[in-house]
Amino acid sequence: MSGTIGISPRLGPVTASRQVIGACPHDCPDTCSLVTTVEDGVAVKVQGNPDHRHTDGVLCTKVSRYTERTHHPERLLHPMRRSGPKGSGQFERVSWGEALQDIAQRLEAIAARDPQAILPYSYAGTMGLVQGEGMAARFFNKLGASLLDRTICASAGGEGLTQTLGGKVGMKVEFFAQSKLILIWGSNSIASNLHFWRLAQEAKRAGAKLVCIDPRRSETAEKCHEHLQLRPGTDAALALALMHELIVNDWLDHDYIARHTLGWDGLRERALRWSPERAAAVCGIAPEQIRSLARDWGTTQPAAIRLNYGMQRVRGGGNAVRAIACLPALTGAWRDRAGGVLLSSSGMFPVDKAALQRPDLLAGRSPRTINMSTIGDDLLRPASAQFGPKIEALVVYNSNPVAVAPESSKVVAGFAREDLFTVVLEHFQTDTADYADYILPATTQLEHWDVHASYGHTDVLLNRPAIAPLGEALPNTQIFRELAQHMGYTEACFAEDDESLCRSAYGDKVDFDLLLAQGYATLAMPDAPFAEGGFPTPSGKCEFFSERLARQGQDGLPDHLPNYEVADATGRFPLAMISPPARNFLNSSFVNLRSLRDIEGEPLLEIHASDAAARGIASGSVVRVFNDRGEYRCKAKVSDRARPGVVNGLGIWWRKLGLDGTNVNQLTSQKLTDMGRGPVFYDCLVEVESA
Ligand SMILES: Nc1nc2c(c(=O)[nH]1)N[C@H]1C(S)=C(S)[C@@H](COP(=O)(O)OP(=O)(O)OC[C@H]3O[C@@H](n4cnc5c(=O)[nH]c(N)nc54)[C@H](O)[C@@H]3O)O[C@H]1N2
Ligand SMILES: Nc1nc2c(c(=O)[nH]1)N[C@H]1C(S)=C(S)[C@@H](COP(=O)(O)OP(=O)(O)OC[C@H]3O[C@@H](n4cnc5c(=O)[nH]c(N)nc54)[C@H](O)[C@@H]3O)O[C@H]1N2
Ligand code: SF4
Ligand SMILES: [Mo]
Repeated sequence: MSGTIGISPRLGPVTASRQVIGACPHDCPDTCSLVTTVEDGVAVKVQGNPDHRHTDGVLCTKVSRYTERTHHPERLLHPMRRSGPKGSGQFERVSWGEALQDIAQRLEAIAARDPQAILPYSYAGTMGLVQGEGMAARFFNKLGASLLDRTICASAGGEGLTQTLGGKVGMKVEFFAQSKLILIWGSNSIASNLHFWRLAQEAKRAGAKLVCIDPRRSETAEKCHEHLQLRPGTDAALALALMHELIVNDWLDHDYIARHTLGWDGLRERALRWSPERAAAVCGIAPEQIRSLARDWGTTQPAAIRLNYGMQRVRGGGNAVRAIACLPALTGAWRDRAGGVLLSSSGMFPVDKAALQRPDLLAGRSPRTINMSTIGDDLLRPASAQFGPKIEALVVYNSNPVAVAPESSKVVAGFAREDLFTVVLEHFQTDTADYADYILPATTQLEHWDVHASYGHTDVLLNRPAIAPLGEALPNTQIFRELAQHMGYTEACFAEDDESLCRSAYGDKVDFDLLLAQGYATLAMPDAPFAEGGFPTPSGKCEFFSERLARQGQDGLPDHLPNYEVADATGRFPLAMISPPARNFLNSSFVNLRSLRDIEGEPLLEIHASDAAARGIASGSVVRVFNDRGEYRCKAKVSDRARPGVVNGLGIWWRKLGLDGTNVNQLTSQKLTDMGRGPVFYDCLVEVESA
């Protein structure tokens, strides 16, 4: 075999093999362009596309091992039916025909009573628009199943940003390279946003100052010029005190404020109540650090904030994002293309969701919505007038809820229900797949078509299949197409093929021929989107005050909302626990890859020397981490990556690979954020003792 498909000339000549351009499907802001080398039908190498400027020929360690994941000996290659007790992980091989027929019959029987008793559960195992909610959404819309509120990651911050700026919009990432001051706020970029970190390094070499705001001394924090190691959930207090200093020192762009913002008088009054001393006491840092950061922000141009979702997984996460998103308008930072804030760029993509997902198939029905972040409670809820029918069937794809959803003991109890019918579409036998009645083998990104948006840059990417599906694996789309057929759905949209779905995702908004030719296409966008205001809010201004929030009975101005669980020395659970992602995993994906797991070692709890000494805990010893929701055993790592009073349990390990068959989510709660109904993974108190 020889040839090239969308070949990158800069990778050099290739013989007896071919190279296929694709897109990284993972839940990562970088959305890299991939070049897969295929020899004799086997993917032998995955590299970063050197022609795609955001990828720049570089991949993270995880995805450069992608062939290991795709050709893994434990890949699910055949449909499997449960053959042991629920959760035992025992399965027997069945044919596709048998599996699909039985699943369709079971779903039909439930739907005949009430289709809302069926719940799809999915997230971003693949970020692809087609293998994500393409054919799947059509299927569940036609069925009339419960809708899923997809809140588990970004909904608090997304809502905060939308209230303030009008959408998931912001700076173009490439211009961070030209900033003179960069605040990396709630993000471990080296681990989770590598290609942004490369731009920050470029800026640093050109003289920029980098400041990291994070309770953990992360890999990123230790490489920045300054690190504000605040307590979890105190970011809004810090932002308000920064405003206080901008006001009292008159480091304000009065013209920008007057012309392009709404609600300045109210915000000014509120910020003046947040002296650096008051905020410092809340944040657990020195007032001088706040004064110094305010001076930097008020007197450096261009100045930019790379905000990320790590800081919104607490009760006040939405408000914190609102407060931070006000900062660039106060100093007119938006005037420069290298100034402003970027949390997510996903709102800039003109995705035609209706064409992909076909909400018209609901035909006037409006099913109830279930929040994925409270799946534990909801699986255990009986039928009621308020809740509707008990959940009788779950169809899980692109997600591993048993490992990633909060308060695992409830989630596990829910999945273990004998009367729950569960179908899991997966690559591997995850913690969730262990509880399935049927496991259906899905293709990986190297085996199917897809098209992508990004939440970290503004290019559309196309993914071509590089190899044929392994074993009997099928793309998610094909599994739902065949299920639709078994259910007797005759609409033409259930016959649409994947390449055509890729085309429908953007319609005529993106040049599909260009995507076919080079694998990516850049959205046309102004370099400095808000230099002259023009925010996509109802007022067209940066809304310090949100009329919409006020109408919902909420505070129209951003404020600091203390965590639900605030440590005080007298409490039974004096330590705050955060559980941010590990560098070599992607949420719970890749945990089963030996070579990556070897780099991460084992589940660890980072604890500061003072907290460890007070409990007689030594590095490497097994500890019991517990609160009223449960307990979890792992090894302690005494480390100055943890600040006193805060422990870090890097996630997200597969439960079955942990010391006692649990992971950090055994301890997290199902409480929800102030906005967006999101989870509060990092608003969690625990105690730790030697086990
Ligand atoms: N390698 C790798 N990359 C990933 C992921 C992964 O699992 N592994 N996950 C992907 C996903 S799903 C997402 S949503 C993004 C997440 O992207 P980010 O939100 O950028 O995630 P992290 O880089 O882990 O950043 C979280 C950081 O926030 C800090 N933090 C925790 N609580 C607070 C707080 O209250 N205030 C502040 N200021 N900081 C806080 C943590 O210590 C951690 O260093 O990353 C994506 N990229
Ligand atoms: N304690 C704690 N918990 C957290 C977080 C945290 O920071 N701390 N982070 C939260 C965040 S930000 C997120 S986004 C969620 C992530 O939660 P999830 O979106 O569930 O992410 P993963 O754990 O990576 O699981 C994705 C699964 O999808 C599968 N998959 C991938 N591609 C395909 C495909 O094409 N077809 C099918 N059928 N399956 C596929 C993968 O094999 C994998 O098992 O976790 C949340 N949970
Ligand atoms: S996980 Fe992120 S950095 Fe790694 S290849 Fe995918 S998009 Fe790029
Ligand atoms: Mo996420």
